[in-house]
Amino acid sequence: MNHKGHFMLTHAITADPVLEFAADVRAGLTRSGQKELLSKYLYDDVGSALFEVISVLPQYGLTRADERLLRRHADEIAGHVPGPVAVAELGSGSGKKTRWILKALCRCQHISYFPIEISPTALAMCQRELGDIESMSIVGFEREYLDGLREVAARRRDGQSLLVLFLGSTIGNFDRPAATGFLRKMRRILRPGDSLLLGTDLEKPIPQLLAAYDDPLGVTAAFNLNLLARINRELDADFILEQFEHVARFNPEARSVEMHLRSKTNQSVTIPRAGLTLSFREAETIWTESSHKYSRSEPFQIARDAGFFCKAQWIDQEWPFAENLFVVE
Ligand code: AVJ
Repeated sequence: MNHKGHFMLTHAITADPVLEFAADVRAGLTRSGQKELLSKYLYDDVGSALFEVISVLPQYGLTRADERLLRRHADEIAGHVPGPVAVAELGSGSGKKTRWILKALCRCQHISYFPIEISPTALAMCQRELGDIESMSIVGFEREYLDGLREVAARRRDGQSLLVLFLGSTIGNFDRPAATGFLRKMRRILRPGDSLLLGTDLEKPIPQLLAAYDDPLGVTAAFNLNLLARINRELDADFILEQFEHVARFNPEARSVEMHLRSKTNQSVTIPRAGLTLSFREAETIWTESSHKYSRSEPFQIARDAGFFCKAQWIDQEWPFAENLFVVE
């Protein structure tokens, strides 16, 4: 039954994704003070494709560091996770860097791999990319992270442990308290013997960070501006993209790189499907994403705060980045 080419996909169950998008856009753009959009909305088909390009830019070393660590240490990581195991990956993206760890786990057992993704296109890419791995079955879940994880946990067999992959420093999109809160919720879904492999981008010189989030080709700018284009496409809005510019700045208190979209002039915009007309002052920004950066020791503390134990850590020297293995004791 579980031969290569055996895929399944569990589709979204949300009432109406466009209504949800409209409500979130409305809430974020009408708040007093800093206007804000949720970073998860950067990843529609265009945004996901642009992120794939970002991940191969010379200035953005994060994805390559993640991939190097997973490739170099796959056997050792797999050695920490005795079978039988089911693997759940949160935000699998294209799934390219996951191959090494899955292959290492497959060497001694048959495994089930459950990518959990809100983007159906990314899920399809991931299944194409990894569908050739023998003795592995793939079942994709088009779900929010914790909803998907709950479903995967409910499907596990007796005696099967769960390995959760949360790679690429996606955790960095949460601010520090929210990251711990999220991991605590995850911990409640897990059981003793389960584990979490967490990728965290580490602190590095500010100019290097700013270059990574404001590349000279303008791919990151396009990635950011696509959020306005998406609002135009899906909510019939009339954002003039030329009237906004991409900004990356380092926030030293939060230790994060923030992406903003800055209005070049005083202007007003209508978003019919969100029932919204709003005005922007010149230089006013919409905050679209934060990428938090961590010290080497921080994951050990985060693990404890969330009810895990950080059992091992692997660090890339070329682009400081850490894979952290959290276990539930
Ligand atoms: C995929 C969330 C890890 O924060 O570095 C890349 C997204 N944003 N360039 C990151 C991103 C701008 C990326 N993550």
